[in-house]
Amino acid sequence: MNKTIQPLKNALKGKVTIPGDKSISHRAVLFASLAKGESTIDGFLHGDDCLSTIACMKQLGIQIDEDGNRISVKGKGFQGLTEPAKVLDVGNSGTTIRLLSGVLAGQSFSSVLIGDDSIAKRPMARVTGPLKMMNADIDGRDQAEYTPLHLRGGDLKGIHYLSPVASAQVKSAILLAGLYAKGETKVTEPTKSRDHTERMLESFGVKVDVTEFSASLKGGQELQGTNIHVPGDISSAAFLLVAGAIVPGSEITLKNVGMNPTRTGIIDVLQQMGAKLTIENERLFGGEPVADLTICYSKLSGMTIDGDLIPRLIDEIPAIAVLASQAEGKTVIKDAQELKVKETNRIDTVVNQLSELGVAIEATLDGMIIEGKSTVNGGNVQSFHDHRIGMAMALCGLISTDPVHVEDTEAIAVSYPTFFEDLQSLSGEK
Ligand code: SPQ
Repeated sequence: MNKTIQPLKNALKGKVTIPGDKSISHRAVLFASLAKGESTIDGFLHGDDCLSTIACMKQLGIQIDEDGNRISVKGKGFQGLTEPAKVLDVGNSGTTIRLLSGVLAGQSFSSVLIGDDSIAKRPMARVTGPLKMMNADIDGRDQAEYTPLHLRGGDLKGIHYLSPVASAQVKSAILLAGLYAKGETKVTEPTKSRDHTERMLESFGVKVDVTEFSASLKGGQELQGTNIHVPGDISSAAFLLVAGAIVPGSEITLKNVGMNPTRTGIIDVLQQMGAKLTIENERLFGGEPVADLTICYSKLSGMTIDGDLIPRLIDEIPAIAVLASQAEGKTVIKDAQELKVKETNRIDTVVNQLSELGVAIEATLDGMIIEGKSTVNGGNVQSFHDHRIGMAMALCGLISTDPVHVEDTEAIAVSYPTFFEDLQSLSGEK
């Protein structure tokens, strides 16, 4: 599907309730499947990636029923999964394949994980390597670096893993395998990655010890079914925050946005660039902080984004690049080499596609440099089947001189299926 975005005649005005957090929705389904008894999940994200997690868990013998935004999961306890009759297909979802690898490493049965063309290129040894150290039997192309992955686990031993990357997927996979391992399993990271796994395991009754850069748990702990409330996804909200900041005259309120400090780098960047942003109604929602955000069109200044800030906004960099293109002065993004192993190489795809529309931007080895106050021309761009690239390109169309045609916008349904409807309701345009 292709979409033509017409430059806006009006400002963006109004309120949007942000759909459920993708990272939290995945974990809720996965952990509920391993828990004893029934769990309910409210505010679940019906994005393609989270639906892939549901489909995989059903194939592993778990009954999952959907009723609107509420999901009910009949967990069978952490030893209750059954051998799948067919390969498990994770679609486009890195979170599904990596977290599920951790769970399957603890099962004595055999399973095979595959995904789409993007998944086939994403590195898996960052997860399969430590799982093998725990005694899991895993094979795959190039020594389990790439899919298809074949896993047969059981009999795991706890390890203390010093992760070379700050990655919540790596940390979560190892901790999940740790539930099945003898003794303690600990992961230490160079910088803290998102901590939804640690928080949610606690909600399911698992004791997790957390320090600044480490998380550890003891094997053999049973998860107990519970009710999970999924907050809105700050990574989805980021696109509307950027839209509000760059479309002249705009003022929009985003309700129910997850404000977990490991995810709020985008808020720091907006504030530091000078955006008019107000944070209201801060509350705790199912173990996760949440707030309502109001953003107004703002005069912005470029900045340097690097170091510890990067893991707190890694998925927002495509949106931030568009934001930076409208700021006064240069924005430098460094230490972001992890962008190269996302759904696409997001250094290349962001830089190539924004350049296509006339934005002054150049790639560096670990990020990009964006010259501010660029005129965004119309033209043809692609998502390369990467949801976040598709949405970033759509933002360009809001402020471009001529229409922007974005190819393969169906990818956006991976994380934000109602993105265009929400934009339309804010613009008041058909
Ligand atoms: O699930 P997937 O495909 O890896 O999704 C992305 C995204 O942009 O939605 C990354 F491409 O988000 C990751 C994120 O980058 C989701 C995630 C999680 O839920 O644990 C953690 C981050 O990845 P990583 O590799 O840093 O652990």
